[in-house]
Amino acid sequence: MKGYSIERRQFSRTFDPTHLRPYGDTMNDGKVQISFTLPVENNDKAVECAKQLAVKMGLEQPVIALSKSLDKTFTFFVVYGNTSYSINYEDIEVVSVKVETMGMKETDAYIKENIGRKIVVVGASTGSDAHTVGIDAIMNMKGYAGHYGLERYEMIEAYNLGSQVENIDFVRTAIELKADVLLVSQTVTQKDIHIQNLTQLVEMIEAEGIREKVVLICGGPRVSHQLAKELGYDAGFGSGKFADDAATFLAKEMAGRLQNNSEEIS
Ligand code: B12
Repeated sequence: MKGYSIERRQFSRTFDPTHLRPYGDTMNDGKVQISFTLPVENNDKAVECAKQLAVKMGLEQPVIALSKSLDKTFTFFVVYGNTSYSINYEDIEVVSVKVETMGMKETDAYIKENIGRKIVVVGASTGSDAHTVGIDAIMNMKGYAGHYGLERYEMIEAYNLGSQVENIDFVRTAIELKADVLLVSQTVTQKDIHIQNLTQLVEMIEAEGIREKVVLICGGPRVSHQLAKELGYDAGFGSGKFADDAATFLAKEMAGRLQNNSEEIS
């Protein structure tokens, strides 16, 4: 019995990228915490139900850390347990933005040197989406989480149109303002509304004949660079990305296009 536990402990300390599991107390223990709500009254039966559901989700030895009544017929659960699944980390491939993020001053200097004028950026949370915090985080002068927004950049002329901006109005305003860059934020993803909305915008921009003239960027908690590329955008930024990331990308993308154009002319 003693030998078994020593062997197990040694095994559990080994980092194995081909069978990557969450880390809790020891390597590979698979500890995770999940939360969900069940539409039932908070009682012993509900707790047992949550436990069985956790087992069906692949959790071993689930512990109901919290069961809290939201009202008479809804209960919120926090469940702790070991996931039985692992991932081969070596097989994972991601499409990501391949530019090293610069700070605000560096980006301003880069734009001065490589573009020689202010970049006009128009942003909005489009369609029926009422969430403004994401686009504000990227654009507002005061910024978000210690990252100043684009309005604060000396070399960026930023227009934040707010939320629930219809695609048609967004495109019209972008044309009026002679936008170089369009920023679209999408938060609500129910029934893939964000996909439909983002697709419609690309189609409108193409129909107006301005797709090649603008750098098109989307973002939101469920937007990845990969998804953005699949939908016809130049880049996509999700959670954990800030104005610096977007500003660096748009500056470098514009500079790259300018260079390509001048090479084609000469
Ligand atoms: C605040 C909030 C609201 C507020 C919004 C206020 C406002 N002025 O924005 C109010 C109360 C209005 C609201 C309403 C609704 N909400 Co709401 N809301 C939230 C909440 C709590 C926080 C969202 C937020 O502000 N995050 C902070 C920002 C900074 O993060 P972010 O958006 O991810 O942005 C970052 C990145 O994604 C990225 N980014 C985002 N956009 C862009 C754009 C570009 C160009 C770039 C480069 C980067 C970028 O940069 C940001 C900084 O890192 C979330 C739950 C949660 N905890 O996330 C639900 C949530 C988003 N809401 C949700 C829902 C369902 C709704 C409603 C439909 C509810 C209802 N039934 O009425 C309505 C929406 C109505 C509508 N027509 O849109 C769901 C969405 C589910 C889904 N995936 O579809 C969530 C996830 C809650 C939930 N768990 O169910 N909501």
